[in-house]
Amino acid sequence: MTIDTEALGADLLQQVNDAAELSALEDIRIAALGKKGAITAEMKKLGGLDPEARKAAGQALNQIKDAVAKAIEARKSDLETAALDAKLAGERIDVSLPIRPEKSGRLHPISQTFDEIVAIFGEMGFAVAEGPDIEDDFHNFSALNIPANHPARQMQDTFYLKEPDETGENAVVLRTHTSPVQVRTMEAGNLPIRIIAPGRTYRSDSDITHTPMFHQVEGLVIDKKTHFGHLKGCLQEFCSAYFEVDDVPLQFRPSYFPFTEPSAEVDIGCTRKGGELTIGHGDDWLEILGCGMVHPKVLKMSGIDPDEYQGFAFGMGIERIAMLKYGIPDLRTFFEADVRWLKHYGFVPLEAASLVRGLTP
Ligand code: 2U9
Repeated sequence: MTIDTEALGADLLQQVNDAAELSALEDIRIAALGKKGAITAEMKKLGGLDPEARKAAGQALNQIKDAVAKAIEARKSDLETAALDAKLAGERIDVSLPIRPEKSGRLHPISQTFDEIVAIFGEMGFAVAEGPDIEDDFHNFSALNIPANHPARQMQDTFYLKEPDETGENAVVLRTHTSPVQVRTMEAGNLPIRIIAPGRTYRSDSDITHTPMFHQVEGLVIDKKTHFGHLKGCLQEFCSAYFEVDDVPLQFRPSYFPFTEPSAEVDIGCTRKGGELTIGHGDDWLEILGCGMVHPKVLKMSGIDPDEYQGFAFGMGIERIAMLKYGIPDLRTFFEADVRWLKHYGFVPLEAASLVRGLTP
């Protein structure tokens, strides 16, 4: 018995190269190399040959087997590339098509303000940090020097997902501020730190000026010689850029927060005439944010040596500064999902905020 290995090999390779689809290629693979395949069948016949012929035919069959397997892999790769190209071509969208203004949606003022804040602090070298909305007691309270009897911890202020156990610990909460993001960043230990943490926050409070969910942006800078002057310069720069007013007057009033020492609340100069508010030099002040030097205890609790490092932090409500800039009178309307409101106060998408292009469309 002789085996025409050459003809078998040539025929299989031809079939592989002719395969127009992946499924056809798989059929060929099974028909050639599978348990009941042509090459396998020829291999089974080797036992009936005399030793010399068996050796020669065995080698020849192995060569064919390898060549066919290789050819199948190569063809498979070609067909997959072609299939992907065809899929991408089919899904192509013409990004140069003009939008249809009557159909376009609007960016929510929170998203717009968010983008503006990120653009301004981004330009100053801040990175954006994020963290979970569901936090543990340590990152939301203890690490920030907020003691067990502090009013912020009370049930009426905080949404508890799991109440503290008998030791008074291990509570799980919806974060009441974005500060735990800074705690986590400090714990990670990559110093110096220059971040902002924008995001959703939750407090069990609902009236004309409070909603149970609102947005905050907090900032944190930690380095060896960071001081209050840097904090003032940074906030001055932010306020001028955000309100698009050169030389915006700021007033730092002493205040108290458990996580900063010294602490201050910051007012921005304004005038109010006929119910209209104008930011800039004027006869009135408006509170817009809180800030301070990070408390040494807070640094220590996150593993940073307060004898070597120091820094500042600040925090503000995004809804509040959006209302001030865009003249939105009622906080609660932010969350009513009313398209007429969004049409009025919303922003045209695809015009991202940047300091080069301008913050506001
Ligand atoms: C760490 C250390 C310090 C963040 C700060 C404020 C002051 C503040 C309020 C503004 C209005 C919250 O939205 S609001 O109600 N925030 O006044 N926040 S300093 O200080 C930190 C944060 C994290 C580790």
